[in-house]
Amino acid sequence: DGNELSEILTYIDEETTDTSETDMYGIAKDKNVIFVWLESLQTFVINNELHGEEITPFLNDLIDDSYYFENFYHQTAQGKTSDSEFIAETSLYPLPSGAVYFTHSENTYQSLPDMLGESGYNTSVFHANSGSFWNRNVMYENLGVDHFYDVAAYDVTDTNQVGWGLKDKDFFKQSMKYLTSLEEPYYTRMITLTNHHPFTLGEEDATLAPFDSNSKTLNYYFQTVRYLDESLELFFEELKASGEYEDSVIVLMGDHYGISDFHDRSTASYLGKDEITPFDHIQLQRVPLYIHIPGEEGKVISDIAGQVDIKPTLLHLLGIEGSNDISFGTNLFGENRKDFIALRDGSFIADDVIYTKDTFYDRSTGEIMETTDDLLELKERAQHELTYSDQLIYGDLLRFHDLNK
Ligand code: GP9
Ligand code: MN
Repeated sequence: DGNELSEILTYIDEETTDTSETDMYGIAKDKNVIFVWLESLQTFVINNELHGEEITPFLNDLIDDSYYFENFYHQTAQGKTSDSEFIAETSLYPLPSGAVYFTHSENTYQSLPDMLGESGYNTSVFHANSGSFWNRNVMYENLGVDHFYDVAAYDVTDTNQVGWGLKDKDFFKQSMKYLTSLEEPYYTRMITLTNHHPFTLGEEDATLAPFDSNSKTLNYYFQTVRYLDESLELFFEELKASGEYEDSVIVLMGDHYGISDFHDRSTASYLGKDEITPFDHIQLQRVPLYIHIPGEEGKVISDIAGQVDIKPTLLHLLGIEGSNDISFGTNLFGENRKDFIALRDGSFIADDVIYTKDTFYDRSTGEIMETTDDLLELKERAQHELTYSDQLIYGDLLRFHDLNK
């Protein structure tokens, strides 16, 4: 009801709204946004090696001229990729169970595509899977996506597919003709697919020998990660050759983990650890986030960050004032950032502490900390925020809110 909504709006106003001015405001005004979804890519492979070789040479180099967030966490649950899409574009949390893309696809949302559409952007998604997977075709329409280039837009043959479908290199190549014909400015998301469990790749595409452990999944993960890295390099070349590059900001984001805790023993052996502790498990939920603005040097940012922060951050960079903005995240370049990143299961990351499985850990050492009232209060706040988000979604409360005021 109305009271519930006004309590939530007050919370958002007081706790998750950062109106501080920065010199990043509007830095990408009127530029195109090309937002690439990095399937199952985790941060632990970035700047790391296998058999003495870099796993992701292109992404490692890209850090040098991007804003790269090394402590950025995915916040997804059962909705996997679709949850990551939902979080990034609405700055709400996904649901504790099920996929909001299926269960609440008819709700009123205040989404990034909607808001950008109102600012004159043409919005689209590219993904070479069936349009109904994750109920995307229905949800995209609701979120204000003007056009969805699904599998029907692609030429998929016996030789250009592997695993889940069209190989990423072919996906990017074939997307170029559509991308270059989009009306500017455009906001588009490109969702990759090859680096998806069970991480299969043809021999002709494998340029890194597999890892050697009891987990076939982890062993071959490195190969498809390398393939994803190569396909991104190729995509950047295509963007430069076509002239799209210069007028665009390119955002790259990992959607969720690729290696589940089922493979912990092998993951520990790769990382040179005895075991994966609950603390390590949380740290393994980091996924890469790059904001690449051609002509800007960028920098490595170590502050904690999460997928809910994407929407307010992009609005800030594009110089779009969200006066009535409903976001649980905060602008990643702001001065008054919210001080915790909540994961869907109630675990959270704060500057000094990581909470998971009823235990507080020192964020820098991983040592167990004594529970204090301050820590318990932080835990309550994180839990509260998740509950508020759930209330908004279950009650479809944004339909009572003037989203454009
Ligand atoms: C499916 C692709 C993978 O279209 O986005 O989905 P996931 O299994 O990672 O949620
Ligand atoms: Mn995924």
